[in-house]
Amino acid sequence: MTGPNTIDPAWLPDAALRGIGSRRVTVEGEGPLVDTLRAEVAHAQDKFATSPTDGHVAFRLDAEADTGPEGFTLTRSGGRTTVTAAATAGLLYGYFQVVRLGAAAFTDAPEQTHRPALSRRMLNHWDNIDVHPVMGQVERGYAGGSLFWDDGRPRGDLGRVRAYARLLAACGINAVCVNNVNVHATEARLLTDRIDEVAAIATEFRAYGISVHLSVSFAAPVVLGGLSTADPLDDGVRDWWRTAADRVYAHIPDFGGFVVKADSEGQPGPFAYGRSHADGANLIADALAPHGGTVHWRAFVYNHTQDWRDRSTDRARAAYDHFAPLDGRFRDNAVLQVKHGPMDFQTREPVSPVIGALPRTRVAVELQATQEYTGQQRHVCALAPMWAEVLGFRPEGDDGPTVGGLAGSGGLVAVSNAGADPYWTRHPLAQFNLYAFGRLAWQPDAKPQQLLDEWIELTFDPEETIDPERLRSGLHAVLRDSWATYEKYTAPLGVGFMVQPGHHYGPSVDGYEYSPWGTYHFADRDGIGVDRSRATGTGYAAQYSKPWSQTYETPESCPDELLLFFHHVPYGHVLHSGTTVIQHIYDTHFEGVEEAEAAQRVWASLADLVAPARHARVAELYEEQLNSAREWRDHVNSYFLRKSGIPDAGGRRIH
Ligand code: GCW
Repeated sequence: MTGPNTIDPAWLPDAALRGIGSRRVTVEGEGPLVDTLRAEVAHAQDKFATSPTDGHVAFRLDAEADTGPEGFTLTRSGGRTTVTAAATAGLLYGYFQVVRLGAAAFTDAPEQTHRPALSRRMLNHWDNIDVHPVMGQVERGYAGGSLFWDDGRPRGDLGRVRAYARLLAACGINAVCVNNVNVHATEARLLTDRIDEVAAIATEFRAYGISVHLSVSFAAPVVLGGLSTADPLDDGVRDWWRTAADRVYAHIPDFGGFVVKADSEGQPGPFAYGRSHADGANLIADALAPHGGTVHWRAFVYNHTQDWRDRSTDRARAAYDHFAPLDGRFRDNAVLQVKHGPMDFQTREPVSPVIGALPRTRVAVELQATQEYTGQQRHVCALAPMWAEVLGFRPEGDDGPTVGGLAGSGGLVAVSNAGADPYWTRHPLAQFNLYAFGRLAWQPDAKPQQLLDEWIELTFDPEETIDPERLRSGLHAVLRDSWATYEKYTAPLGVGFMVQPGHHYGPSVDGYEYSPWGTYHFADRDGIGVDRSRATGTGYAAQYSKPWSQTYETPESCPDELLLFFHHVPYGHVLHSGTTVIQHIYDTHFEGVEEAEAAQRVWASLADLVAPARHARVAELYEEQLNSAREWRDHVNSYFLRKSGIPDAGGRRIH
């Protein structure tokens, strides 16, 4: 894999600091975040000291300012730009807003106040300390090893972690959970005798206003403490967790809290003791409460050893069935962390009905920036349009709140796509997913197109590019609709999976069809899809409130893109688009590959505008993407031609 000689600056190249670096800047206030701000300003001025510009930028603290703990007010007039905030975090976010605005930060404009819509904007790393024999070091990581650990030990030089913290703060992220939710034996000890390693990482993140969190094993009292039980109602167990939390806070006074995956895919949990997930979450919440910490308790609980012959069990139902009855039973410092869809980060899923179903519980929504099912950072797949759709969904219809609004109670979380690769995300264009996640967590109704423009302007210095407009339109052409393109050449109409088992890369239409994982499409010679209606299917559609329970109930009212998620239909079923299901499968698979080929050509045409190493890396990955997309097209089309016997109306070559 080609790459640069140094670590890529992503959306903070020095060139982006020109505006602030060439002006007179004053910073008022004290504290660690103000120290960071002063160091940022000094760095920018150092770079641009030789090109002084008139104008003044001031950062001032004003305890009376109505900005909340992280917001700021920006005023621009008469050559003076002022960031005012009630707290120091706001000054730092204001600094990055000034950077983001570029030249516009220094021209007259009406006063604006920015406050994050969500107070927790979190990344989850699925990093292990050790290299796991099957999963590698970072579970579902496609960007090299961990940023935190190398070769079983903490990285000696945490400069890379500091640089990461800076990038995250610049897009608005304020919390990071550093280790995998599947907690293996070595990593379990981060809670106890290896807590110093977490403390060292926390020092780097703290400088940028980011709290550190830890994934812990529910069985910790047994595996680390030597107790005979991890029963959440056992007094000894409760004491053990309290002592464990006290020790963590003695090392990291501003520690954020724990993340727990329990009774899920083999992880231990409260079910073993006949207790509920509220009992489990509250046990951990109570240990954290004296210190102000929060437990993020994951709702990803389902039976992964089901019998594929059993048509009555529907994995999509599981999270709601387990958690909706527990509403109101969680502590105030317990957050239920729900994947955005009911299954598992597929290219297309409906929004999880759990998100709107627990009004008396704090809910965080979990997205997946790491592209497990969306091309593994070898395919271009810009996820902001998917996430914006999820965040704008209204579980109770037009008059109810959006998912973004509901997540205000617990936060927005993404599984990180970053690793030790010099481009951070392996595919340089996947940096946009990380950036867009942070910005959407700050402002869930932000427009994906606008975020793309921001990211382009920061990442690709307009003044160093000979033709910024051609570059901008080229990048829009390759990124803007890349999720739609990816969807076209992979699994159709919301049916999901069809990936190779285990690593989940590339097509295998029946890969999971006769497996215990609960992820089926039920294709036969007559039709395809999962009947999840209330009337004749698994009843999953009835987990939604109106109007969605009705919308999803029948094939006539169900949106095309989710048809096969909710219904089993004949291949000749006519979609709202006017085409049949089988013809849609053929058409989209040919189109998807053509679109990817066109994107590859656009990328090639940008060779004179993009740094050679970055251009080469992306070009190399496009070769892989195209090979893989053709595999997808040919597997899926051939499979359905053979199953259905219905020829392509376009008479194209299917194998
Ligand atoms: O998406 C699935 C992944 C697992 C992951 C799990 C989860 C960390 O295939 O690798 O485990 O979800 O979210 O817990």
